[in-house]
Amino acid sequence: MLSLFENRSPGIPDESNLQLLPQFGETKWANKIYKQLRDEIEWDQYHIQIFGKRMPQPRLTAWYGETNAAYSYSGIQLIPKVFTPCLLKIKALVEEVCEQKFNSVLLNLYRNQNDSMGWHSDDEKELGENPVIASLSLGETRVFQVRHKTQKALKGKLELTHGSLLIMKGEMQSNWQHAVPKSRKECGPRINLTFRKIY
Ligand SMILES: O=C(O)CCC(=O)C(=O)O
Repeated sequence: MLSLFENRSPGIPDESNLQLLPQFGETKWANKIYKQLRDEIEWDQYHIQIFGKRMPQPRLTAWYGETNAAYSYSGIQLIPKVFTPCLLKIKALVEEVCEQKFNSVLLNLYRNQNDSMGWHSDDEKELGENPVIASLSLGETRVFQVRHKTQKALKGKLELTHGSLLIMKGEMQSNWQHAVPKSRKECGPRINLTFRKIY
């Protein structure tokens, strides 16, 4: 696999935990699947409790997978919709690169600069220990932040561009958190697919 962060800053997890393939998908391919997913995915907006208040999540989401791949996070229970042919094709390409099978995908649609994902780790027990999670980005470039859970000086950010694949593995979920903050700059939509294996 290609080596990825040529100028990896000291606060970024090393390659045993985080790898970026900036050119995983060619632009033409990425444009085509971006349009297809935007049009065919059934997007939902869930609500979560924040400090006792019910708030809409600042993005749209969708959960697709095999029938037994039920997943819950932040108090939301997700029942998978059946993989579309387009999702199955993308999954096969991602599996080849990751040398790992996935049975589900969480899709996020960031509609504009005001949509975001707060600090979290994907450490739910259904994902098993040290899960491999492969995250494909399509559409507008957004910043991906990382921070170590206990060593506060360890933090950094990356840009996730159209067609890039970010692979989180090893201790990425047990020792680190990640987030996609709101952007100060106006921007258009971004679709993100995180392929996961639910046990
Ligand atoms: O949009 C992204 O790149 C991050 C997605 C993410 O953190 C997640 O789905 O858990």
